[in-house]
Amino acid sequence: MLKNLKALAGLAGVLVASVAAVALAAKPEPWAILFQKPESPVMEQIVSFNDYISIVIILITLFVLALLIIVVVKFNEKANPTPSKNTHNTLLEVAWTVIPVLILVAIGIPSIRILFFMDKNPAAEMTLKVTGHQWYWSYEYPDHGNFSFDSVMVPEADIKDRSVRLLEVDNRIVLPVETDIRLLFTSEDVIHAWAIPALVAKIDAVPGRINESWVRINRPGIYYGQCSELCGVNHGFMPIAVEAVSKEAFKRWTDDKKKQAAGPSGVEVAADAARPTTGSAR
Ligand SMILES: [Cu+2]
Repeated sequence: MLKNLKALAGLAGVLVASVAAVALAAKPEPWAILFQKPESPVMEQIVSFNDYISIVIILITLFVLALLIIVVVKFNEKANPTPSKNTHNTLLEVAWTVIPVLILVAIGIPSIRILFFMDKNPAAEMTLKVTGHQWYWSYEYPDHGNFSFDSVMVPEADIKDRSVRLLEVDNRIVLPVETDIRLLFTSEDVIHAWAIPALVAKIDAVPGRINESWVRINRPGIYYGQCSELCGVNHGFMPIAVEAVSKEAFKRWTDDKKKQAAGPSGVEVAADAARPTTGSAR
């Protein structure tokens, strides 16, 4: 059993190393219990807020545990046979009301600040519109010729090397790094939620309305995410894959997409496909 586990861990290590050598791939790792490494300003703030709140939780828990231990040791029947008859202590009552209020304020202020920070970016340089469907995503690029495409999970049987099972899609979203990108979310049928652990917090995609957020991707790589709202029988099979590339590679990719969308004849499309491409844009 231990041997198997060790072999598995070794294999996982090799796989991770081979992927890391090619490019950053933000995806679930075996035995991970913490956040994925954040690669956008919003997720950086959310992760540090989580660290801060964890400290508050740990301190409160230790304090309550200490009180319980004191009560058990000092005030049990043997140690304290004649209990005190006190029923009120004004100072103590004010303290145990005011201190928790102060703690909540200390948590609430940074929390609300992050909510506003992730809600809108007035300096956004481009827009990506995300639409949820049962059970796949579609994407529109209104600032780059308004082309659109569907992004459907690659079935397990068709997974090629280095792709991630249940997280790989046929058409990845390509986005430029170091660019403020406005994200608009809506849905065609039921509520879905767009979530990429390393980049974007869960944002609901609601039929009949548009939700907004934004992302700025720190460095090139492949970022995996999933639908995070129970949306039906194939909820677990509508993953998200973002390929973050340089601004130049992104421009080449959008130019190609525009040409494909505009090209009415098959000849043009075929010529486009035959042209050698450089960089990781696809
Ligand atoms: Cu969904």
